[in-house]
Amino acid sequence: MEIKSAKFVTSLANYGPFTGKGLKQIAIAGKSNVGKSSLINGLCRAKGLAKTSSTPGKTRLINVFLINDTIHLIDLPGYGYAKVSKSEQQRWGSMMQGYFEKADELKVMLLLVDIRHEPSAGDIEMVEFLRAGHIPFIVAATKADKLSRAQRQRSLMIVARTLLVQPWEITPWSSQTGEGREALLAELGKHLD
Ligand SMILES: Nc1nc2c(ncn2[C@@H]2O[C@H](COP(=O)(O)OP(=O)(O)OP(=O)(O)O)[C@@H](O)[C@H]2O)c(=O)[nH]1
Ligand SMILES: [Mg+2]
Repeated sequence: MEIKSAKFVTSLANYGPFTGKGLKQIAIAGKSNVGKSSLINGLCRAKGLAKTSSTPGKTRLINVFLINDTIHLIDLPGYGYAKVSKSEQQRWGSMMQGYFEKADELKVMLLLVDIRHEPSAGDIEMVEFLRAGHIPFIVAATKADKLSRAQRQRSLMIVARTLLVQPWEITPWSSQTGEGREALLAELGKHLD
């Protein structure tokens, strides 16, 4: 798959109808600050398309993007940010639930984990949820630029073991260097045919 065009469509607090809905969707999930919005910008080669921030909890709504006029890319709000209030956490839960209940068009979930850290309880829960719902998913390990080659191999083993996937199924990604772009686009393409 190649990305030729990308535009912002809408932000939703409650997932529901939006203009153009009905196209196949790719959704992106992961812990707060893992690099979801940066990955969208990197994949689309469009700086500033998705708002990024060094402060966790930047994306608090479901943001919808349109690529190649034929696919919707969904930037989901991050989970597991300790500093958010109970009510904010509940709001996150119902937003996600609302999304999964109604997203019949979801073809594949891109789950991001930080290559430097062991996957969190939230990541494990997400994988279990995706497996239970038979939702195909791809794991990418972000911030790969922050580790040496040797450290990276060790980290991928830990991520693989924790999420019960094979290490070679995890795509190392760097929004800084562009590493992983071709591999991820190829993987995503397989789920959209
Ligand atoms: N070195 C490095 N930094 C990254 C990478 N991806 C993201 N970052 C940085 O990590 C921080 C968070 O990135 P975002 O893309 O905003 O993360 P997010 O997952 O969308 O965060 P929320 O919207 O808060 O859930 C920013 O400071 C980014 O510059 C990467 O691959 N390498
Ligand atoms: Mg974000």
